[in-house]
This record gives sequence, C-alpha cells and structure tokens, in this order.
Amino acid sequence: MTADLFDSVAEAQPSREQIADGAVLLRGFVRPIEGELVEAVRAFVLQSPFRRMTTPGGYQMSVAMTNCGERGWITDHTGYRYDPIDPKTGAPWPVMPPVFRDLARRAAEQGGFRHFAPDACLINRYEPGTRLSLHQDKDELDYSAPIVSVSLGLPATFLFGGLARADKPLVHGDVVVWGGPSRLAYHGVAPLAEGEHALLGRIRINLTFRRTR
Ligand code: MD3
Ligand code: FE
Repeated sequence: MTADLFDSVAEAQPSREQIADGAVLLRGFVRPIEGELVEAVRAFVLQSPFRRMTTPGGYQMSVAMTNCGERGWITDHTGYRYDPIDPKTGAPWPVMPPVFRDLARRAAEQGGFRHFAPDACLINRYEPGTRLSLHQDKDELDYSAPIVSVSLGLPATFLFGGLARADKPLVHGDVVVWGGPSRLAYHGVAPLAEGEHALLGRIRINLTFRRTR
C-alpha cells in the first residue's frame, strides 16, 4: 500500500539528471507520446525521404537524414548549411507539428531554458553499424539557445568530448537538453549494435531540435 503511494509520488517527479556541465538527461521523457512521434516521422519521409548526404570533403555520411521545420540542415560538396528547401524534392521541408514544438519547449524548460522555439528539427536514422563521428554543432547563429535531442528505437553509445558513455547509453524515449558549456562540446555516436526494437525494429531515430537564427 505504502509502496504504491511512494511510486505515484516518484512518477509525478520527472527524472532529471545532469550528465555534463549544462547538459540535462530526461529519461523516458517522450514515452507518453512515442506513438505520435513515430507516426509523424513516417509521414515526413513520404514527403522528404531519408538520404545519406555528402560532406564537403567528399565522403558519404553513414547516417541517413531528413528534416522538418522552417529550415533543414544539409551538407553537400559546397559545405554545411540550413536551407528552407529540401534539395532532394525542391520543396519546403515538412512542417514541424505542434507535438514536436511542444515537446521541445517542455524539455528545454526542464533543462532551464524557457520559451525555446526551434525552427529546425534534424532527423537522423541509424541501422546497426551506422555511426556519427565526433563533431560540434556550430551552424546555428545563436549558441545561447540549447539543442534538444530525442532518442527513439535501438540504444546508442554516445561519445562526448572523446569519451564513450557506454555506461549511460541513450535509449528509446530519452531526451537530452544541451545548453551552456555543453552546447559547443564535441560529440558523436559509436557504431550502432545489432538489436531489435519493439516499435522501430532494427532502427534508431534521433531528433535534434534547433534554433538556427
Ligand atoms: C551535444 N546527433 O544531429 S544526439 C546531431 O544521436 C547529432 O544522432 C547525435 O549529434 C545522434 O548533430 C547525437 C545528442 C547531441 C545532439 C546535439 C548536441 C549532443 C549534442 C549538440 C551539442 C552538444
Ligand atoms: Fe551533433
């Protein structure tokens, strides 16, 4: 009886853990809306499909990407940038739905950033073996806004400042708010391990919400 009472108290308090200076991990934050998020991504890719882009150095990325929102992150032989037009379709990116805007804003608030209004959401797709090498996110104009990342599907070993965070993999439903000193930290993702996820199968999806201007 008492255990039940304490359980409900624990559930009323969102899980919030500082994992680096300025970075807050919200375990399972999007579990209540996981179905809506996955359905939205399925709809986006009918309009703007996943594609593996080419870096300015001429390498094809291992991660497949698409975007939603007013602007999308792209890379090609000329460089990296945010663009309102999907170069693959010649049309604007899919509109960012209210459920996306709302979750990004609520998560940022938990991380100490009020009124976060993302204008871009980069959507990354990983399969077993896919990796993302260490990089900084610095194509945005104002680094005082955080980046909010959402993990769905298979778990990932996250790399931060060159260190593998295998002890704390990012799993389905996790959200991280990257602000303050962590905003410009080097980060990446180790090659995805084999696995099968109940909702997404052999796939990991990562959403990153950004304020680009
Ligand atoms: C730390 N995505 O899209 S999410 C990216 O899992 C990106 O797909 C990875 O890095 C992924 O740029 C990592 C965690 C993450 C996202 C953005 C950050 C960590 C970050 C920005 C600054 C510092
Ligand atoms: Fe990044």
